[in-house]
Amino acid sequence: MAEADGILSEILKVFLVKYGKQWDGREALKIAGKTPFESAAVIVEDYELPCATEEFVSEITPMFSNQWCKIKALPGADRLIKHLRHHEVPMALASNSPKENIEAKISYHEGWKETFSVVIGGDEVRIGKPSPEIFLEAANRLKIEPPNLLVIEDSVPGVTAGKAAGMEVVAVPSLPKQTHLYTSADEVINSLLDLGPEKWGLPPFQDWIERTLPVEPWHIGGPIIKGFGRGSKLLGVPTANLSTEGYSDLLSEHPSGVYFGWAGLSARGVYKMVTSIGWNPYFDNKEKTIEPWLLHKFDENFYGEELRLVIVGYIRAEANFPSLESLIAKIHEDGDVAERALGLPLYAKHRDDPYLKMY
Ligand code: RBF
Ligand code: MG
Repeated sequence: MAEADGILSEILKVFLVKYGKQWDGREALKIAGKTPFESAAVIVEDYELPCATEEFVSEITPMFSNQWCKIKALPGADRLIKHLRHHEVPMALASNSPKENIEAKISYHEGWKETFSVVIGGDEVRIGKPSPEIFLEAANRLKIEPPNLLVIEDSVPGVTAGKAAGMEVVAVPSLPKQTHLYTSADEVINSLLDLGPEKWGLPPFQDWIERTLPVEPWHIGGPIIKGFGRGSKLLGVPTANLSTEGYSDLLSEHPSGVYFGWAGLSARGVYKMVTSIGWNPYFDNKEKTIEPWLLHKFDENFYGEELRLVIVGYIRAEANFPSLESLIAKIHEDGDVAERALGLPLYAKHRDDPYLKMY
């Protein structure tokens, strides 16, 4: 439930220079879910390194140990863990990483260690994922039958392992746009925000308010740029596309989806706003974008003006739609949900956020 890929990329970037090679990130997908030794074997082979896999592992391992503290929890992970713990749902953590590393990683997250009654590392089983062994051992230690267990996995080998163990599996792919690789999962969700525990016989979340989920407010802003020209003409939804330049890290920290909040528009004022963040599956965009729709009737265009947003809540995951009409209908429904929610004191108070005031 933590995002380790960034750390791996950082380390390999530095490490491969020593061998006169350049990390290009291509291997990230191949490595996901593999044991450290298997991952190392992939790198040694793909980059034709003049060393044995064992040697590579022993050189690179120390570089990781002081990085664990930098791994951020996935969005929604802390919420999910606290929710399940509150309801006394037994939980196990089963990872291909060595147990020592798992324990080091979770030690940086308040309350996580106490939550998992079972922690199994790849070094405690004969073969790691995609073999079902690690999940079967978890079931054994939890004293729960496999069909009564739900696995939450981010990697393809992990999904394979969970299904082979006879468990239900929800996949939360760690890399975007990889849904098609996870076909054996019972459900593929975009982020942990989209998990519906009740679908799996678990207690439902109780923090949704009028079809919205409050998020820790965050800010993004910049000049309004031209979008794809689709908003007004095609959809009747004039979105004020923001330049994502300089914001790619901020955007990648937040799951794609439909959010809402308040928008400050240059010296004009502060308006209700609903926005999509993501790849617009219907149009299959290549860049992660943010496309706020200000819920106010403007007669003029405002390209080039400064737009500042405070994002306060989440509505839903981005979806694909069978027709343009159904996409448009859904966007208008999002607008209604946001319009109403922003009237609630919990969200309304952020209208006064000083970041939005440009006059
Ligand atoms: N595009 C999608 O492909 N799927 C969506 O679920 C989706 N939801 C949206 C919700 C809102 C509130 C807004 C403003 C846009 C949404 N879009 C979605 C993006 C829409 O496709 C985009 O605004 C047009 O592509 C215009 O550039
Ligand atoms: Mg994993």
